[in-house]
Order: sequence, then structure tokens, then C-alpha cells
Amino acid sequence: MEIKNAIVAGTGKSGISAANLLTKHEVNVVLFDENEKRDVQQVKEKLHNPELVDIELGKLSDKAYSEAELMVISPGIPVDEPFVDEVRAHDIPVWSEIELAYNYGKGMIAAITGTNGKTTTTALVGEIAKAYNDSTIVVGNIGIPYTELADTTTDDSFTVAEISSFQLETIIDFHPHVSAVLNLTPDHLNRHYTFENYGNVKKSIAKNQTADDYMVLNYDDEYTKKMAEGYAVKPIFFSRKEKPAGGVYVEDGSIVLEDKGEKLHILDLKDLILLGDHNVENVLAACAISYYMGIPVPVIEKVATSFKAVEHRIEYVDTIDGVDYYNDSKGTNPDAAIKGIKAMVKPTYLIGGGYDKGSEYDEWINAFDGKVKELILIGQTADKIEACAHKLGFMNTVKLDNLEEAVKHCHDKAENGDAVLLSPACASWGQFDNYEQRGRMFKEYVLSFKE
Ligand code: UMA
Repeated sequence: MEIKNAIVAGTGKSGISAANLLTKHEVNVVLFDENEKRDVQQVKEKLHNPELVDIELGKLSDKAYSEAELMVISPGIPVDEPFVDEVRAHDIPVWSEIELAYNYGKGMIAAITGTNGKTTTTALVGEIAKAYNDSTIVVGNIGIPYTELADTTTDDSFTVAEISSFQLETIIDFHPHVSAVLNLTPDHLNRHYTFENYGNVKKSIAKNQTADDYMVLNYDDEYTKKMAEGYAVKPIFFSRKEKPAGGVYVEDGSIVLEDKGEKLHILDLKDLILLGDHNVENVLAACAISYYMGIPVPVIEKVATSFKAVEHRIEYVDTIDGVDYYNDSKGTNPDAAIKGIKAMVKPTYLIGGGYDKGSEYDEWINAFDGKVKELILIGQTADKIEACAHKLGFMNTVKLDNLEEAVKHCHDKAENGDAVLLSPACASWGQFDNYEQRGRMFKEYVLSFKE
């Protein structure tokens, strides 16, 4: 790139990585954050070439506006912030951090978006890709900024990127070989204002794709089904319910993929460790994405059938004395916890409760569907959830002091063929720093019964 001066907006992960990538290529950077209280020293410590970076807080200087040839924007910054308008008024192009990375990256890109399941699908495709190609990076919304690793790729590399709607808003030439939109339900409407805008932003993941590229779409979702319309890209549909021609779907308990009139058997659903219909959809999408990246079917089958959930999301921990233990500490609200209990197929001891965010628990308890043998409650919300359960006629509840006691109780009571699920429907605060710590402690307590 022939750029000498750039603004990077945001001093979070994306902004720091973008500034490091630019300064590595000798671009002078004004690293800007609207938060005047940002700790400058802390930011500086993360910069690889601090001598090429001026940090500006609160407002951008006139010098920055007059000298910059480009602004790279972090995903958390709304594109209608007044300073972004001002930057545009100075004819300075605004690029997503993804766009910047794309300009330095090489090789084949798979870009995955959607409202739910992005992280699991990206992680699974990432594992499949790594098993086939050592030179694979897994980046984006999943947690490692694309700009952090883009420069390490070669023509033979695979980039597997989880891309959020925030990151898509300001892409220009970003062009994945395989894109995917997993599903679409209303989310982030405070930022995109309408569901239609949100859908259009998601759809734009394919705007630069050509007839040589693929767009993997959920056939069971009325919105994603139509997303390739008006684009040159070849749509590849996946479906859990139907058998779209030329797509990837479930037939007789297996995932099959149709290609050039031939039906390829990819894997048997019974061999998956991942649980739940939503995960079958994620695996269907991952099979399609990997296949169209050119990865052989046996590699896809081997990795997909040994893939465990992303940590803390209905994550299989172990089987002890015939009892399966699952950690769904990420189930921090009733909606997420409903997915957790729906995924269970065995009689389940369910551990719930935690910090009170003012949620209602009726729908969660109604989703138990006869599978919950006992609901073990801990934390601030224990009384509230118990009252709700009793009101709805679910009486098998027990309140305990903490997670350790809850796990011990389950271990004592559960019998061969049962499952134990931590899926609290509440935040962890009060007893833990965050859901990660809660999930790790759960696993530790479970595994202590192994000996
Ligand atoms: N800031 C401003 N003005 C604003 C808003 C923010 O100056 O109006 C500044 C803040 O003061 C802060 C910085 O911008 O210093 C933060 O930037 P950021 O919010 O973009 O955070 P990053 O640390 O760069 O993390 C981002 C993604 N965050 C968001 O999209 C909100 C991370 O996704 C992503 O993992 C990371 O880049 C690497 O690519 C997180 C997320 O919550 C997980 N994503 C949403 C989701 O999954 O639903 C989309």
C-alpha cells in the first residue's frame, strides 16, 4: 500500500493490531479513541513501533484530519459517530479492520457470519482446515484480530475468519472464496436500526464474490435462503430439514453432500460429539465450507466427529461412572440456557442460578420437556428460580450454597445413563469473576471425581 499516514480508530484489540500492522509497513499512525480516560501508557505498551504512533484521545486533531489518507475503524465504533462523518467529509476513506487485513493477507479465505453459531462453526472449520493445511489462521470476531496474523499468510495459506456485522459495514474489496451466512434473527438493532439493514450488512459478505466462489447459506432460514440473489456467487445450501439440490443435508442419519450429481457421504450424525439441532446446522455449514475450500471428505469427517464444543458452550467434559458431564457456563441468560437443555438427550441433573439480571425464567423451565430429573440452584437467583419452577409445577428443586456442593450433589445422585449439565441461565457475578471462571471451576470439580 502506498499510504504514509493513517488514522486508526479504537484502541481495543482491533485498533492495536491494525496500528501494529500499519507501522510494520512504515505507515505513520494516529491511534484515536473517543474515550478520554483511556490509559495511554497501557496502550503504548502494546504497540510494536510506538515511535510511529501518536495517540489522540477525545477528539481528532486538525493535523490528523489534514494528513490522513485512510482511516481504519474498529468494529465497536458505530459508523455514524460524528467524527466518522467528519473523516469522510475530508475525503478520507474508512476501512474496516478486516479490509486492512485483507490487503496484506494472501491465500484462500473462508468468511463466516450469521446471528448464532458463528464462533462454533468458525472454530470447527478452523480445526478441519488446520488438519489439512499447517498454514491456517483462525481470526476475526472469534477473538484474534485478522490484522494480527494477516501478514503471516502465504499464497498457500487458509484464512478462516468469523466476521461480525460490525466488521462488514466498512469492507470495500474484501473477497472470500467461500462465504457463509448461517442464520438471521434480529440482533444489534441499536446499531443497525432495522432488521432489513442488519440483513443487508450480513449479505454484503458476498458482494465481491464471483461465479468462481461459493456462498454457503441456510436453506431452512427464510432470510438467508435468498441472500445470494442478485450476486454472481454460486450459492450452496445446507439444510437440516430438506434436501436442497446440490446442497448439504441430512439423509438417513448421515450428512451428505451433492456435487456434480454425485452424493457424497460425509459423516454419521451419531458420531458427532457436538449436541443439539443448532450444532447439526453448524456442522452442515462447516462441511460445506470446508469441502468448497478443497478439503478432502475423510479429513472433514475425522475432525468434525472428534470436535468438542467451543469451551463453555454445551462443552462435553467427561463421562464418570456412566454419567456424562456438560459445561454450558456460557448459558448466561434464559435464551442461551434453553439451547443447553434442548441439546440434552439423557435424563439430566441441571445446575442453574447465579447473578440476578432481572430475567424471567418461565420459558427456560417450560423447555425442560420432562428431561430434567432435578434442578440444582445456587447463587442470588436461587429463590426466584425455585418459586418460578414451583409455580409452573416443576417441584424437583434443591438449593445449595455453591457450585462445588452442587457438583458433589449431582455426582452422588446421578446414575449410569444420566447427564449433569451446568447451564445457569444467569450471569456468574457474585460467586465468580466471569462465566469462563465458573466453567473452569465446574470442570475442575467434575474431574476431581475421576480417580
Ligand atoms: N470506542 C470509541 N468510540 C465508540 C465505541 C468504542 O472510541 O463509539 C473505542 C473504545 O473506547 C475502545 C475501542 O473503541 O477503546 C474498542 O474497540 P472495539 O469495541 O471494536 O473492541 P476490540 O477490542 O477491538 O474488539 C473487536 C470486537 N468487538 C466488537 O465488535 C464490539 C470483538 O468482538 C472481536 O473479537 C475483536 O475486535 C477482534 O476482531 C467481540 C464482540 O462482542 C467478541 N463482537 C460482537 C458479537 O459477537 O456479538 C459483534
